[in-house]
Amino acid sequence: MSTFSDHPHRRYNPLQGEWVLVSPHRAKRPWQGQVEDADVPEMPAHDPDCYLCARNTRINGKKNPDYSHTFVFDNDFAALTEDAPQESFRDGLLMAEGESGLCRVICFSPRHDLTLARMEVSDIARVVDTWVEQYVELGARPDIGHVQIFENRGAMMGCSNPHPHGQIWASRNLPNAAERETQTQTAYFEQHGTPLLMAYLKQEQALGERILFENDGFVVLVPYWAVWPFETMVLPKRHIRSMEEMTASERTDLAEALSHITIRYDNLFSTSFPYSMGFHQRPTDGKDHDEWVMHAHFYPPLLRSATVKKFMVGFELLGTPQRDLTPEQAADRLRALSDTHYLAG
Ligand code: H2U
Ligand code: ZN
Repeated sequence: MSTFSDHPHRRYNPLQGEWVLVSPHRAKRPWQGQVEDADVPEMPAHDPDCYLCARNTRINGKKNPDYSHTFVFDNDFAALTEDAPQESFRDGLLMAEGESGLCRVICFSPRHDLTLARMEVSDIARVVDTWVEQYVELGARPDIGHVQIFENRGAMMGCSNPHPHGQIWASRNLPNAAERETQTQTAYFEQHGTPLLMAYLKQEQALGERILFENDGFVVLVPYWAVWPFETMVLPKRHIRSMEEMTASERTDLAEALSHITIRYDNLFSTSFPYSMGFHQRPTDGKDHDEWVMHAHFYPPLLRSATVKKFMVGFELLGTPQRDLTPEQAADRLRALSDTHYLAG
C-alpha cells in the first residue's frame, strides 16, 4: 500500500467529520509486554453497602427490589428533568435553551462481583432486551427526541460503583455526537443512496485487517479512524436503524459480540478494563432516518498497562487527537488474545 504504516499521517473519520493524527514511527519501540499484578477483585456477590445491589436502600431512602436479572430505576440525581421549562434566550452571541429529559440507571445483574466480561451471553442478552425496552418506551414519548444508552466502567472513567450497571439519558434534543453522526450519515445517504456505515462495513470486510470478531448478526472492529488506543466499534451486518429492529437471534448475536470484546479487553492487561461504551442509533423524533445504522462505540482510556492511560491533552485538546499505535496494530494485539477470561477456570 503506502508508507502510512511508517510515517505520520492523518486519517479521516467520516462519521464524526474530523481527523485523527497517526504517528506510527513513534510506536516502533518494541513492546515491553509489561505485566501488572493481576487485580483479582475480591468482591462479594452481594454487598450490603452497595446502592445497586438487590434489596438494598439507595441514598435517597428508596429500596431496590429483589431483582433477579436486570433492574431499571430513575436516577436519583438526574442531570435532566422532565419539567425543565422550554424557554430560550438569545442576546447576540449568547444563546441558551431549556432542555428537558430524564435519566435512568440500569443494573445489569444482581451480582455485585460481575461485569459484562464475566457474565454469561444469555444474561447479557437480558441486558440487551432491557436496552431495547427502554429505547422503545422512552423513544415513543413526544418530548424525547433522543435516547442515549451507555456504560461508564471503572474508577478511571469516573464510575462510582463497581456493581455492573449502565445509564440512559433521554433528551428532547440531539446530543452533539448524535447530531454530527446524523449530519454525516444524511449527507452520505443523499449522495450514494446507501447508508454510510453499511458501505464502511463492506470495505472493512473486504480488507479484514481491523476486524476482531464476527457472528451472523454483528462485527466488532477497530475503526480505521480510531482515536483511543484500543477503541472499537460494534456494527450490525444488515441495515438496522435502531435496536428494536433486531431479530431475537440478532439480540443474542449482539450479546455474544459484547461478551467477546469485553473479555479480550480484560485479557489485554489482565485487569477489569475501564471504558465508556454506548449505542448510537436513530433519533426518536418520529422521522424515518433511513440513513442511520445503529452501532456501539467502545472508548477505553488504557494505553500500555492496567495503570498507564492515554491523556487527551496538549495538541490533542487544542488541535487534533493523536495516536502512536496504529489501528491495525491495535487490532492485531486484540486478536491475539484468548477468548477465555483470565480469571475464569
Ligand atoms: P456511575 O455509573 O457514574 O457510577 O453512576 C451511577 C449513577 O447512579 C449515578 O448517575 C446514580 C448516580 O446519580 N445513583 C442513584 O440514582 N441513586 C443512588 O442511591 C446512588 C447513585
Ligand atoms: Zn452491588
